[in-house]
Amino acid sequence: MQVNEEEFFNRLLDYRNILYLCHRNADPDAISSAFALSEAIGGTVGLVDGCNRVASVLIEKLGIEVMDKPNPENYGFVVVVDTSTKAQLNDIELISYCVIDHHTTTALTENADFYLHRNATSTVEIIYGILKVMGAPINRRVGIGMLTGIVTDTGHFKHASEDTFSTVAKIIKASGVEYGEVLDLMAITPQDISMRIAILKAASRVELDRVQDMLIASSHVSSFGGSASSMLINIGADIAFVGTAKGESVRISSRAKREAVNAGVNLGQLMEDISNEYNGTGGGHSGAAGIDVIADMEEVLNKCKERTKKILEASLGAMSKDLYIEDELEDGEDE
Ligand SMILES: [Mn+2]
Repeated sequence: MQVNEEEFFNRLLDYRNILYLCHRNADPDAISSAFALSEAIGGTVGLVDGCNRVASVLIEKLGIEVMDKPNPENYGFVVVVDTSTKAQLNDIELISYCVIDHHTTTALTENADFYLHRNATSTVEIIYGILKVMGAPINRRVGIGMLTGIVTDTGHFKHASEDTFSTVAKIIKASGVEYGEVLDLMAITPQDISMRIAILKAASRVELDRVQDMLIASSHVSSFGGSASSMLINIGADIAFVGTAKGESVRISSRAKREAVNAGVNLGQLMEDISNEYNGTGGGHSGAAGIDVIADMEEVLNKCKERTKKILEASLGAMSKDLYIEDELEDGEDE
């Protein structure tokens, strides 16, 4: 059952010893959402399976206490934050839980006691709504965490909306944190050597497909698929798919530029559709999504590519014709 901010907070007051559970490889949005709730309501921040680089810097610099791989049975209630699928929780069993999330796919809400889902650019922004309803103060540590969560989840505001900026301004005002402090914190984040190797390998193995002026890049690495996929976008791809084979199973991380999303590419939907064909899990956002299935990596990567090509061919086919005529007029070329 979907509840609003006030109801969400009121329900949490009924529980003692709450565990705020972050998805595997937790990011700043997940950590900071869990941290903000634990500061306001009380409870423990839990990591299902580690966290990413920026999140670990946040934990260290803000002195956030986290419980690694907590056993949900030891807690009175579980609040799953910033997570939309069971796979993101490594399929751990949860008897009684609620969800607070902003992803487009919402598989985890099905069995939840209650949930708060909003189409925000980060979970932190939904948390802000709860703190506001509670009249809870936002201290500097929580403020820095929340702002970092928004900056990273919006790709440094690339996917930000009017609401994102509005909430950022309110968090800055309430916490007294300067935006520069957030940038400084992210700048000190060290680049892992194994990540740099993975990213360079992904670039060297890339395969390209072209539909009009859209480039689809695909590659594979043994880890850091998400970072590699973002990197392929940064160096010129419009859509990127990066596969990681792990024994029998394969994970694909995908990213798309705004232009590709506007042309009809919805990676969250694509990943959900393909994962269903393999009885796996998949989903995410229109511009960033992932899949976990038991299958041949090459086969799944090909499916991702071919479906994306079809979508682009269908939507760009008509558009490109008009552009072509315009080009001709401009250049004054003969037929
Ligand atoms: Mn998020």
